[in-house]
Amino acid sequence: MSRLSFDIFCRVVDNFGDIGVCWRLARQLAGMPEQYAVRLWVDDLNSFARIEPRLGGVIPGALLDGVDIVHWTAPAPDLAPHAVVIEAFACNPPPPFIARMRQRDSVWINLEYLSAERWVASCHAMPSKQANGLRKAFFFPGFTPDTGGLLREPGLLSRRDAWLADPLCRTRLLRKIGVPDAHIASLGEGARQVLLFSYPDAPADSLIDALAAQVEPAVILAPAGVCPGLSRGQHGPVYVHDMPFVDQADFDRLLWSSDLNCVRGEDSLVRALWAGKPLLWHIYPQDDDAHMAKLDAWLALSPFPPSISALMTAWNRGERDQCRTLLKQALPPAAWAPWRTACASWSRQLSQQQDLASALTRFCLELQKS
Ligand code: TRH
Repeated sequence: MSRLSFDIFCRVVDNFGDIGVCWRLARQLAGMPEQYAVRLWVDDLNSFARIEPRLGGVIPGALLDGVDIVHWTAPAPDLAPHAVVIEAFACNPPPPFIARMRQRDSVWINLEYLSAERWVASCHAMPSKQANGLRKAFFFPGFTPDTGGLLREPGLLSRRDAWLADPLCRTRLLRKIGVPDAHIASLGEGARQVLLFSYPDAPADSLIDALAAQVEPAVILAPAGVCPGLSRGQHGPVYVHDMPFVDQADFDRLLWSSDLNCVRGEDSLVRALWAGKPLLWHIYPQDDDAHMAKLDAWLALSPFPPSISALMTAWNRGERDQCRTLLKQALPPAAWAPWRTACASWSRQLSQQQDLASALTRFCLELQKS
């Protein structure tokens, strides 16, 4: 049996989710006890550098966290394929590379987007017959054990809990992203911390109104360029802080330490689930409202009470008044406590499932034998 080694192809369509998922997967595979060789092909290094500042300092040919990063240019560098080639989100590896995969007899995985829809389980692991004889299969992430699972590094939840147990860790991180001392102090005294990573049309003003109506003040952390229509600074008792982009490790820590996480797309949703805190998901918009069916499928799996599902739907539909009303109901202690409990227990429950990278390596070993 050939030892596993991986090429991961990533084309940045827009935003940060494509590279966000691929970078996490690449690092996890490279960090496994087997020390698999991993090469990550990325077409847009500028987007990558926004979430991985160390990239700028990498000497060509050197590894970053054990991963060999290749700039996927056209024409593509002339490299010999690894045993497993993962194309993320049907990004089409270069044809000459595919021809070399045939010579090497690599197995070929199409890693798909995350969805909670029911059809995913029946398509997960499905072979895709190739005229050139290569063994190719679909691999679908998902929320249930009959899918490929979710990306989760070993010991993630314990590391989260250990980090949260030391309040100084949070203070240092807030300082690092430039939160003024007075607001750090107010967070220490019980102000609500909200991470706002949504698409531009999120009804963020209704969030501000609802937070302003609560007993405690709030600090919203808004990454640079996110929700550009929302002015930074003080809105009554709510302070909106314009934070710089941070690397994925610090992004996770901000999710862990926030009281409410407004996330979007794919990767930040999964990371917010691992944070186990109340979250508002802004799903990636698609033509013909296809994303709303995906949102409904996810809500059907969730343990959220109907009022939170209604809030999530209103948030995604941009229904400002409805959002304001539902948020005002969701934020006070009587509704907040069950929402928090539901999120914490869903996080624990999901973490019982096999993680995506482990499921993928097992699947590849089976495919190699076939
Ligand atoms: O950026 P996104 O909107 O990406 C989207 C989705 O993945 C969508 O499904 C896909 O079709 C589209 O891209 C092309 O949201 P997402 O998926 O949450 O990815 C954001 C990544 O950016 C995630 O890995 C976290 C990371 N990030 C940081 O590392 N640091 C930061 O400061 C911020 C704000 C984000």
